[in-house]
Amino acid sequence: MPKTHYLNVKYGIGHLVLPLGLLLCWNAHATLETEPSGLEVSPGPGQLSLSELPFNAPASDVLVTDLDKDGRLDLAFTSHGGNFSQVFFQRDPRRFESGPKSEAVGYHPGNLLEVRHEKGSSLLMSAEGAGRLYTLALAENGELSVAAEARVPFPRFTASFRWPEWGLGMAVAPFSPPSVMLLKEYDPIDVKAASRVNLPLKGTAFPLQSIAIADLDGDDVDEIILPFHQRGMLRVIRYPGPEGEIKVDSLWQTPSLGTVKHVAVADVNGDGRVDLLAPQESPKPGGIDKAFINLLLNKGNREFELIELEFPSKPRAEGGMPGIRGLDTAVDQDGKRYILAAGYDAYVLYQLASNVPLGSIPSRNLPFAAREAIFEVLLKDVDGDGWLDAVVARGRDESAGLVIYGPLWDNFHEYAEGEMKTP
Ligand SMILES: [Ca+2]
Ligand SMILES: [Ca+2]
Ligand SMILES: [Ca+2]
Ligand SMILES: [Ca+2]
Repeated sequence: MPKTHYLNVKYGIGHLVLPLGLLLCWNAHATLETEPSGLEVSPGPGQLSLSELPFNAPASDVLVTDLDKDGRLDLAFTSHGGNFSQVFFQRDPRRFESGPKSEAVGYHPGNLLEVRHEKGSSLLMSAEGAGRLYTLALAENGELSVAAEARVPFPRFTASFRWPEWGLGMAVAPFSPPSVMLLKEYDPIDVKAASRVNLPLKGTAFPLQSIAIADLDGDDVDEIILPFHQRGMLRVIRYPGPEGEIKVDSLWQTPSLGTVKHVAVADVNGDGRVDLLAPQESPKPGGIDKAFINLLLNKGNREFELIELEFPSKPRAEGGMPGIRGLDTAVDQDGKRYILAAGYDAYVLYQLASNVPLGSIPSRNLPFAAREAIFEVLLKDVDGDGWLDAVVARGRDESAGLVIYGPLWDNFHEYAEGEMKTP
């Protein structure tokens, strides 16, 4: 079984000003929380409620799922540059135990994806350097190992989709050249596909940074959405029918989106139609010193209305770096939808309520202690208390994994009042 016991760390702002006294507090916490009892210490006033996970390489990807099937969510981080994945098993709420590093994912691994199919569910790793789509299994010691492998050229990002007669459809974006490959009836156990379609991407010199899947027209058939990072364009692949030609069409054509590498999918205004959230990684070309979340409201008939949600960031002149590194959205147990976006120096949480116009929705900030490159944020109820928590993959060399516990809207307010920052 995995050896390293870990830990749920609470941070107090007081650590910074009263090192000796709080060092003792810190040790007391650490001792308590590494006990196998999983004893949970509630944060007192002036403390951040979070877990830092000792994933010791820049984390480019995180998957949240119950890997060992014990009923509690676990976290699997992957480092593209560090060439490994590692699972953190949640033994009790907020108490994690680190599994061994899995170097079987090879050189420059991409994203780890969980897919459901007729034989069950599988973990798929885009093993870019190995030129394989690996089906991973969890070994007895908590390590992710390769159970089966399919030859696919330089896979970097994958997503699964549903098309009639396609079984498990897989969209695979390679590191190079700019293209996307669709696998029909992919079987992750026997690692075979009924057919493969390779689609070169025109109009971009850059490979895809992500693939989003959404049923935009509500016909139970997925659309495959491709953000063209530098060009402020979204492309789409629609199901062409049983005999039709599969092609890449334009979905949103103007450069007004700015640099967008990632799209989140949700019915943001609650009208039953799926909308798109495209965060600007940096301000649009020639634009002001500000980044926006592009909310593309789905009006039906393949039309969208663009609403720009301002992302509060410090201007460059004041030492800031405008831009959004990661974004996720979900509905919390208070019935309200939240959007969590990470910039270079703060997390920003937006609260959407039905009586507030989309152009003026309230937001709350939680700053970082130091400027940082975030690779991914996810909203999930990790500890199972019903409230969404924020899971973060950070680009640092040590403790790159982070969970900030909810209720996030209230906690962000308290943290702001206490002028607290995340480590
Ligand atoms: Ca588990
Ligand atoms: Ca559709
Ligand atoms: Ca909608
Ligand atoms: Ca929670």
